[in-house]
Amino acid sequence: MNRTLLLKQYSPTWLGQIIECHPSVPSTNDRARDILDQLGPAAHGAVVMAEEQTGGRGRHGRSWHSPRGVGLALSVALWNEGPSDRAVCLPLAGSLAVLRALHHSAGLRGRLKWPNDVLVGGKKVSGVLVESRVQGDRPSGLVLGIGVNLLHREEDFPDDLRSFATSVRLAGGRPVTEEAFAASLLVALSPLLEEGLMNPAALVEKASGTWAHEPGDLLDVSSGEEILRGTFAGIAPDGSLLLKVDGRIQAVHHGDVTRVRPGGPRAGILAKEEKRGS
Ligand code: BT5
Repeated sequence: MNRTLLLKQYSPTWLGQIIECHPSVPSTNDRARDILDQLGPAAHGAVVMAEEQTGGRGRHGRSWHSPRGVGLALSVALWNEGPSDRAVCLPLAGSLAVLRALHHSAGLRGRLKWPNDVLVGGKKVSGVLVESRVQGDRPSGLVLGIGVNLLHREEDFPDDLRSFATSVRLAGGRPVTEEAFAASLLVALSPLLEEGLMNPAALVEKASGTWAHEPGDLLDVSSGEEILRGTFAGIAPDGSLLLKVDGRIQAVHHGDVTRVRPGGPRAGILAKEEKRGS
């Protein structure tokens, strides 16, 4: 990752007054948190990138696979003394920015999988992790971390990821350098973050039409040990998943969509396509 090349393609706004590019770090989120610790409010908008993460992480203690030179690991430090519900919009700002960057820099159309995955061709190309920093009992900063698979070939993924992970290269996107993708991502992210921190519902509105789920799809949503099964009924203005369970709409605030079976009009179309293919 070459900072000079990046700065030829991205003119920093409030986002990127500090940009660090590292060959290898345990996690760019940790480094962004260190910058918040060191600089306080002056850290707002600092960007940390790395060619490799040795301890990249996902949500709930899961890991994020970030081998050297094939993907982008990027974190943004945000100073935030306001209500912690501001964090709600951040994953969506991140994943929407990835969708835009995929389209702009690689010509790929992605879809969002609730709550924070970006899929291309039904496989995961990017994940977003938001962590908050608390000092005493006060929230005093947020870190938005984004991982994107760019140049991976099949063999660059460990066996257990191969069947559901993809990269820009594997999905047939235009070849894109880390710098060019990072520039597109930051260009998209800067206004989305500004808007989302003021008005999270505006981001939900912007995301409509980009979800991988369609009304009537049957979803399994796991949260800890529990699995909730229902049909997709949309995304609420606060970003929660609306699930119709036994005829009643429930808002799901945390969890993972673990299984999707198409329902509604799409199920009929898919069944016909399957029949034609067989
Ligand atoms: C995520 O968590 O998808 C959030 C990933 C965030 C990574 C970024 S990179 C920059 C910053 N620094 C960090 O340390 N993290 C952030 P989650 O929804 O919990 O998904 C994690 C799951 O995705 C894993 O358990 C694997 O199944 C899968 N996975 C891991 N690495 C992957 C990869 N490279 N591509 C696709 N799927 C992956």
